[in-house]
Amino acid sequence: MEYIDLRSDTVTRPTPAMREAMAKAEVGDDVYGEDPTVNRLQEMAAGMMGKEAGLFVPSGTMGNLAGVLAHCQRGDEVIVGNKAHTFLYEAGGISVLGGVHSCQLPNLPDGSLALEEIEAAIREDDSHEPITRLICLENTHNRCGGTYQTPGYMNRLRDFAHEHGILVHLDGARIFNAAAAQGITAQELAGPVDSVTFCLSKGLCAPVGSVLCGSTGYIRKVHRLRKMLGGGMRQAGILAAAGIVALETMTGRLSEDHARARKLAGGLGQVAGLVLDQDVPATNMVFFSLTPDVRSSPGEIVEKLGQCGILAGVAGPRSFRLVLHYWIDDAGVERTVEAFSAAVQSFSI
Ligand code: TLP
Repeated sequence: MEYIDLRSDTVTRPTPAMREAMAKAEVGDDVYGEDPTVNRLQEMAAGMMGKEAGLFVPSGTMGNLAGVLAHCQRGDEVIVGNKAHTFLYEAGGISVLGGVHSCQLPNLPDGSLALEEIEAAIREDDSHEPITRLICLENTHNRCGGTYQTPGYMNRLRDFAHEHGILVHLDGARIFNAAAAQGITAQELAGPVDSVTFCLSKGLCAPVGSVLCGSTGYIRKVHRLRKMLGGGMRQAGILAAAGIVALETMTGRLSEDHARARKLAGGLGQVAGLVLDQDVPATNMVFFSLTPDVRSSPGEIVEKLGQCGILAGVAGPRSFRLVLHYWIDDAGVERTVEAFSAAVQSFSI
Protein backbone atom coordinates (compact mmCIF):
# COMPACT_ATOMS: atom_id res chain seq x y z
CA MET A 1 0.00 0.00 0.00
CA GLU A 2 1.23 3.53 -0.84
CA TYR A 3 0.99 5.42 2.47
CA ILE A 4 0.13 9.08 2.92
CA ASP A 5 2.52 9.78 5.74
CA LEU A 6 1.64 12.94 7.67
CA ARG A 7 3.27 11.98 10.98
CA SER A 8 6.12 14.43 10.40
CA ASP A 9 8.24 16.05 7.71
CA THR A 10 11.09 13.93 9.09
CA VAL A 11 9.62 11.03 7.05
CA THR A 12 10.52 12.68 3.73
CA ARG A 13 12.59 10.59 1.34
CA PRO A 14 15.29 12.13 -0.87
CA THR A 15 14.28 13.35 -4.34
CA PRO A 16 15.68 11.68 -7.51
CA ALA A 17 18.00 14.71 -7.99
CA MET A 18 19.39 14.14 -4.49
CA ARG A 19 20.02 10.44 -5.12
CA GLU A 20 21.85 11.31 -8.33
CA ALA A 21 24.00 13.96 -6.61
CA MET A 22 24.78 11.48 -3.81
CA ALA A 23 25.94 8.85 -6.30
CA LYS A 24 28.29 11.32 -7.97
CA ALA A 25 29.53 13.15 -4.85
CA GLU A 26 33.23 13.87 -4.49
CA VAL A 27 34.27 12.80 -0.98
CA GLY A 28 37.19 12.94 1.47
CA ASP A 29 37.78 12.53 5.19
CA ASP A 30 35.62 15.20 6.77
CA VAL A 31 37.16 14.84 10.24
CA TYR A 32 40.35 16.16 8.56
CA GLY A 33 38.21 18.85 6.89
CA GLU A 34 39.03 17.25 3.52
CA ASP A 35 35.60 16.45 2.13
CA PRO A 36 35.04 19.01 -0.64
CA THR A 37 31.28 18.41 -0.78
CA VAL A 38 30.85 18.88 2.98
CA ASN A 39 32.99 22.01 2.80
CA ARG A 40 30.81 23.39 0.01
CA LEU A 41 27.61 22.66 1.93
CA GLN A 42 28.98 24.32 5.07
CA GLU A 43 29.98 27.46 3.15
CA MET A 44 26.59 27.64 1.45
CA ALA A 45 24.77 27.13 4.75
CA ALA A 46 26.81 29.75 6.60
CA GLY A 47 26.17 32.24 3.78
CA MET A 48 22.43 31.60 3.88
CA MET A 49 22.35 32.09 7.68
CA GLY A 50 24.50 35.23 7.61
CA LYS A 51 27.27 33.56 9.64
CA GLU A 52 31.03 33.16 9.21
CA ALA A 53 31.09 29.38 9.38
CA GLY A 54 28.99 26.22 9.51
CA LEU A 55 29.46 22.61 10.58
CA PHE A 56 27.60 19.62 9.16
CA VAL A 57 26.17 17.46 11.96
CA PRO A 58 24.17 14.20 11.80
CA SER A 59 20.98 15.60 13.33
CA GLY A 60 19.16 18.65 14.63
CA THR A 61 19.46 17.20 18.12
CA MET A 62 23.25 17.04 17.87
CA GLY A 63 23.34 20.54 16.37
CA ASN A 64 21.41 21.97 19.33
CA LEU A 65 23.42 19.95 21.86
CA ALA A 66 26.85 20.88 20.50
CA GLY A 67 25.53 24.40 19.93
CA VAL A 68 24.56 24.86 23.59
CA LEU A 69 27.66 23.09 24.93
CA ALA A 70 29.94 25.40 22.95
CA HIS A 71 28.34 28.45 24.60
CA CYS A 72 28.02 27.12 28.17
CA GLN A 73 30.21 25.85 31.00
CA ARG A 74 28.97 23.17 33.40
CA GLY A 75 26.60 24.80 35.90
CA ASP A 76 25.56 27.61 33.55
CA GLU A 77 21.87 28.16 32.94
CA VAL A 78 20.00 28.34 29.67
CA ILE A 79 16.61 30.04 29.40
CA VAL A 80 14.34 27.93 27.23
CA GLY A 81 10.62 27.67 26.45
CA ASN A 82 8.64 24.99 28.26
CA LYS A 83 7.47 23.70 24.86
CA ALA A 84 10.87 23.89 23.17
CA HIS A 85 12.13 20.84 21.33
CA THR A 86 15.47 21.32 23.12
CA PHE A 87 13.69 21.02 26.46
CA LEU A 88 11.04 18.38 25.64
CA TYR A 89 12.49 16.05 23.04
CA GLU A 90 16.26 15.95 23.17
CA ALA A 91 16.55 13.45 26.03
CA GLY A 92 17.78 16.16 28.40
CA GLY A 93 21.13 16.12 26.57
CA ILE A 94 22.26 19.59 27.61
CA SER A 95 21.91 18.59 31.29
CA VAL A 96 23.09 15.00 30.96
CA LEU A 97 26.13 15.66 28.83
CA GLY A 98 26.85 19.34 29.42
CA GLY A 99 25.84 19.85 33.06
CA VAL A 100 23.79 22.80 31.78
CA HIS A 101 20.88 23.80 33.96
CA SER A 102 17.66 24.86 32.26
CA CYS A 103 15.21 27.56 33.29
CA GLN A 104 11.92 26.96 31.50
CA LEU A 105 9.66 29.91 30.75
CA PRO A 106 6.14 29.53 29.34
CA ASN A 107 6.06 29.74 25.57
CA LEU A 108 3.40 32.22 24.49
CA PRO A 109 0.85 30.74 22.03
CA ASP A 110 2.92 32.06 19.08
CA GLY A 111 6.03 30.25 20.36
CA SER A 112 7.83 33.36 21.57
CA LEU A 113 9.19 34.09 25.04
CA ALA A 114 8.08 37.34 26.70
CA LEU A 115 11.00 39.73 27.27
CA GLU A 116 9.61 40.69 30.71
CA GLU A 117 9.58 37.01 31.73
CA ILE A 118 13.17 36.60 30.54
CA GLU A 119 14.23 39.72 32.39
CA ALA A 120 12.69 38.40 35.62
CA ALA A 121 14.47 35.07 35.15
CA ILE A 122 17.99 36.45 34.67
CA ARG A 123 20.09 35.50 37.67
CA GLU A 124 21.70 37.90 40.10
CA ASP A 125 25.47 37.86 40.49
CA ASP A 126 25.15 35.69 43.60
CA SER A 127 27.22 32.63 44.42
CA HIS A 128 24.05 30.68 45.33
CA GLU A 129 22.79 30.87 41.76
CA PRO A 130 23.84 29.50 38.39
CA ILE A 131 24.98 31.98 35.74
CA THR A 132 22.43 32.85 33.04
CA ARG A 133 24.49 32.26 29.90
CA LEU A 134 22.15 31.59 27.00
CA ILE A 135 18.63 31.95 25.64
CA CYS A 136 17.37 29.23 23.29
CA LEU A 137 14.66 30.09 20.78
CA GLU A 138 12.80 27.94 18.25
CA ASN A 139 11.60 29.24 14.85
CA THR A 140 9.30 27.81 13.51
CA HIS A 141 7.97 26.52 16.80
CA ASN A 142 6.95 22.88 16.59
CA ARG A 143 4.78 22.35 19.70
CA CYS A 144 3.22 25.79 19.35
CA GLY A 145 1.73 24.74 16.03
CA GLY A 146 4.46 25.56 13.50
CA THR A 147 4.21 29.25 14.42
CA TYR A 148 6.98 31.66 13.43
CA GLN A 149 8.77 34.71 14.79
CA THR A 150 9.51 37.84 12.77
CA PRO A 151 12.91 39.49 12.21
CA GLY A 152 11.62 42.31 14.48
CA TYR A 153 11.27 39.88 17.40
CA MET A 154 14.59 38.17 16.68
CA ASN A 155 16.38 41.53 16.66
CA ARG A 156 14.63 42.78 19.80
CA LEU A 157 15.47 39.60 21.66
CA ARG A 158 19.12 39.64 20.54
CA ASP A 159 19.52 43.32 21.58
CA PHE A 160 17.92 42.60 24.93
CA ALA A 161 20.06 39.48 25.52
CA HIS A 162 23.32 41.17 24.55
CA GLU A 163 22.54 44.15 26.79
CA HIS A 164 22.46 41.62 29.63
CA GLY A 165 25.60 39.81 28.46
CA ILE A 166 23.60 36.74 27.38
CA LEU A 167 24.01 34.82 24.11
CA VAL A 168 21.22 33.51 21.86
CA HIS A 169 21.00 30.10 20.15
CA LEU A 170 18.26 29.42 17.63
CA ASP A 171 16.81 25.98 16.99
CA GLY A 172 15.94 26.78 13.41
CA ALA A 173 15.16 23.20 12.44
CA ARG A 174 12.47 24.63 10.11
CA ILE A 175 13.87 28.13 9.62
CA PHE A 176 13.20 27.97 5.87
CA ASN A 177 9.50 27.40 6.62
CA ALA A 178 9.55 30.47 8.88
CA ALA A 179 11.20 32.48 6.10
CA ALA A 180 8.85 31.20 3.36
CA ALA A 181 5.76 32.03 5.43
CA GLN A 182 6.94 35.65 5.70
CA GLY A 183 8.36 35.99 2.20
CA ILE A 184 11.83 36.79 3.59
CA THR A 185 15.28 35.16 3.64
CA ALA A 186 16.42 32.80 6.39
CA GLN A 187 19.29 35.21 6.98
CA GLU A 188 16.86 37.86 8.22
CA LEU A 189 15.84 35.47 11.00
CA ALA A 190 19.19 33.85 11.78
CA GLY A 191 21.44 36.88 11.24
CA PRO A 192 20.62 38.39 14.67
CA VAL A 193 21.43 35.31 16.80
CA ASP A 194 24.83 34.02 17.92
CA SER A 195 24.28 30.48 16.63
CA VAL A 196 21.68 28.59 14.65
CA THR A 197 20.98 24.95 13.83
CA PHE A 198 18.83 24.16 10.81
CA CYS A 199 17.79 20.81 9.35
CA LEU A 200 18.26 19.53 5.82
CA SER A 201 16.31 16.39 6.61
CA LYS A 202 12.79 17.69 7.26
CA GLY A 203 10.80 19.75 4.75
CA LEU A 204 13.94 20.04 2.61
CA CYS A 205 13.89 16.23 2.03
CA ALA A 206 17.60 15.42 2.42
CA PRO A 207 18.02 11.99 4.01
CA VAL A 208 20.31 13.01 6.89
CA GLY A 209 21.82 16.06 8.48
CA SER A 210 21.70 19.54 9.90
CA VAL A 211 24.11 22.46 9.88
CA LEU A 212 25.14 24.47 12.93
CA CYS A 213 26.32 27.97 12.04
CA GLY A 214 28.05 30.77 13.95
CA SER A 215 31.33 32.67 14.16
CA THR A 216 34.59 31.04 13.04
CA GLY A 217 35.89 30.73 16.62
CA TYR A 218 32.62 29.23 17.82
CA ILE A 219 32.51 26.64 15.03
CA ARG A 220 36.10 25.63 15.85
CA LYS A 221 34.89 24.78 19.37
CA VAL A 222 31.88 22.94 17.96
CA HIS A 223 34.19 20.85 15.75
CA ARG A 224 35.81 19.35 18.86
CA LEU A 225 32.43 18.84 20.56
CA ARG A 226 31.03 17.07 17.49
CA LYS A 227 33.98 14.65 17.63
CA MET A 228 33.41 14.10 21.35
CA LEU A 229 29.72 13.36 20.76
CA GLY A 230 30.59 10.78 18.11
CA GLY A 231 29.33 12.91 15.25
CA GLY A 232 32.60 13.22 13.32
CA MET A 233 31.66 11.53 10.05
CA ARG A 234 34.20 10.51 7.43
CA GLN A 235 33.18 10.47 3.73
CA ALA A 236 30.09 12.48 4.61
CA GLY A 237 30.08 14.23 1.24
CA ILE A 238 27.70 11.55 0.07
CA LEU A 239 25.15 13.01 2.52
CA ALA A 240 26.17 16.64 2.09
CA ALA A 241 25.55 16.31 -1.66
CA ALA A 242 21.86 15.76 -0.94
CA GLY A 243 21.97 18.72 1.44
CA ILE A 244 23.29 20.98 -1.32
CA VAL A 245 20.46 19.91 -3.63
CA ALA A 246 18.06 20.55 -0.74
CA LEU A 247 19.31 24.12 -0.34
CA GLU A 248 19.30 24.72 -4.09
CA THR A 249 15.92 23.22 -4.97
CA MET A 250 13.69 22.79 -1.93
CA THR A 251 13.67 26.03 0.05
CA GLY A 252 11.76 27.87 -2.69
CA ARG A 253 8.83 25.45 -2.71
CA LEU A 254 7.91 25.30 1.00
CA SER A 255 4.98 27.70 0.58
CA GLU A 256 3.27 24.90 -1.42
CA ASP A 257 3.29 22.81 1.77
CA HIS A 258 1.92 25.78 3.72
CA ALA A 259 -0.91 26.21 1.19
CA ARG A 260 -1.74 22.50 1.52
CA ALA A 261 -1.68 22.81 5.31
CA ARG A 262 -4.30 25.58 5.01
CA LYS A 263 -6.35 23.44 2.63
CA LEU A 264 -6.14 20.45 4.97
CA ALA A 265 -7.14 22.60 7.96
CA GLY A 266 -10.05 24.01 5.94
CA GLY A 267 -11.30 20.47 5.27
CA LEU A 268 -10.75 19.11 8.78
CA GLY A 269 -12.41 22.19 10.29
CA GLN A 270 -15.65 21.10 8.54
CA VAL A 271 -15.59 17.60 10.06
CA ALA A 272 -18.04 17.22 12.95
CA GLY A 273 -16.11 15.98 15.98
CA LEU A 274 -12.88 17.82 15.17
CA VAL A 275 -11.79 21.26 16.31
CA LEU A 276 -8.71 23.07 14.98
CA ASP A 277 -6.14 24.56 17.36
CA GLN A 278 -5.55 27.40 14.88
CA ASP A 279 -8.08 28.20 12.12
CA VAL A 280 -5.26 29.02 9.72
CA PRO A 281 -1.99 27.12 10.18
CA ALA A 282 1.06 29.37 10.15
CA THR A 283 3.30 26.98 8.19
CA ASN A 284 3.27 23.24 7.41
CA MET A 285 1.69 21.82 10.59
CA VAL A 286 -1.97 21.27 11.45
CA PHE A 287 -2.88 20.63 15.09
CA PHE A 288 -6.45 19.73 16.06
CA SER A 289 -8.44 17.88 18.73
CA LEU A 290 -11.43 15.60 19.17
CA THR A 291 -14.55 17.25 20.60
CA PRO A 292 -15.79 15.75 23.90
CA ASP A 293 -18.68 13.88 22.20
CA VAL A 294 -16.33 11.67 20.17
CA ARG A 295 -16.05 8.44 22.11
CA SER A 296 -12.57 7.40 21.11
CA SER A 297 -8.96 8.27 21.66
CA PRO A 298 -6.66 9.73 19.01
CA GLY A 299 -4.78 6.42 19.12
CA GLU A 300 -7.89 4.49 18.00
CA ILE A 301 -8.57 6.97 15.20
CA VAL A 302 -4.94 6.77 14.07
CA GLU A 303 -5.20 2.98 13.96
CA LYS A 304 -8.32 3.17 11.80
CA LEU A 305 -6.67 5.67 9.45
CA GLY A 306 -3.64 3.42 9.14
CA GLN A 307 -5.88 0.68 7.77
CA CYS A 308 -6.70 2.95 4.82
CA GLY A 309 -3.12 4.03 4.22
CA ILE A 310 -3.02 7.30 6.15
CA LEU A 311 -0.40 7.78 8.86
CA ALA A 312 -1.24 10.54 11.36
CA GLY A 313 0.47 11.71 14.55
CA VAL A 314 -0.98 11.81 18.06
CA ALA A 315 -0.07 15.07 19.82
CA GLY A 316 -1.85 14.70 23.17
CA PRO A 317 -4.65 12.86 25.01
CA ARG A 318 -7.28 14.30 22.60
CA SER A 319 -5.18 15.82 19.84
CA PHE A 320 -3.37 15.18 16.56
CA ARG A 321 -0.57 16.70 14.52
CA LEU A 322 -0.39 16.42 10.74
CA VAL A 323 2.67 17.73 8.89
CA LEU A 324 2.68 18.62 5.20
CA HIS A 325 5.73 18.05 3.03
CA TYR A 326 7.00 17.46 -0.50
CA TRP A 327 5.55 13.94 -0.76
CA ILE A 328 1.95 14.99 0.02
CA ASP A 329 -0.07 16.26 -2.93
CA ASP A 330 -3.59 17.71 -3.25
CA ALA A 331 -5.13 14.27 -3.70
CA GLY A 332 -3.43 13.18 -0.46
CA VAL A 333 -4.99 16.14 1.36
CA GLU A 334 -8.46 15.24 0.06
CA ARG A 335 -8.08 11.56 0.98
CA THR A 336 -6.96 12.55 4.47
CA VAL A 337 -10.01 14.75 5.09
CA GLU A 338 -12.34 11.99 3.85
CA ALA A 339 -10.62 9.34 5.96
CA PHE A 340 -10.74 11.49 9.12
CA SER A 341 -14.40 12.22 8.51
CA ALA A 342 -15.21 8.51 8.18
CA ALA A 343 -13.06 7.49 11.16
CA VAL A 344 -14.51 10.13 13.51
CA GLN A 345 -18.08 9.37 12.39
CA SER A 346 -17.62 5.69 13.17
CA PHE A 347 -16.89 6.61 16.82
CA SER A 348 -19.54 9.33 17.22
CA ILE A 349 -22.76 8.75 19.11
N1 TLP B 1 11.25 17.03 15.58
C1 TLP B 1 10.58 15.76 15.37
C2 TLP B 1 10.34 15.04 16.69
O1 TLP B 1 11.53 14.93 17.40
C3 TLP B 1 9.31 15.67 17.57
C4 TLP B 1 9.28 16.01 14.63
O2 TLP B 1 8.70 15.00 14.18
O3 TLP B 1 8.86 17.16 14.50
N2 TLP B 1 14.20 20.92 16.58
C5 TLP B 1 12.92 20.86 16.22
C6 TLP B 1 12.08 22.09 16.30
C7 TLP B 1 12.36 19.65 15.76
O4 TLP B 1 11.09 19.61 15.43
C8 TLP B 1 13.18 18.51 15.69
C9 TLP B 1 12.62 17.17 15.25
C10 TLP B 1 14.53 18.62 16.07
C11 TLP B 1 15.01 19.85 16.52
C12 TLP B 1 15.48 17.44 16.06
O5 TLP B 1 15.87 17.06 14.82
P1 TLP B 1 16.51 15.61 14.54
O6 TLP B 1 15.36 14.67 14.45
O7 TLP B 1 17.24 15.81 13.27
O8 TLP B 1 17.41 15.32 15.69
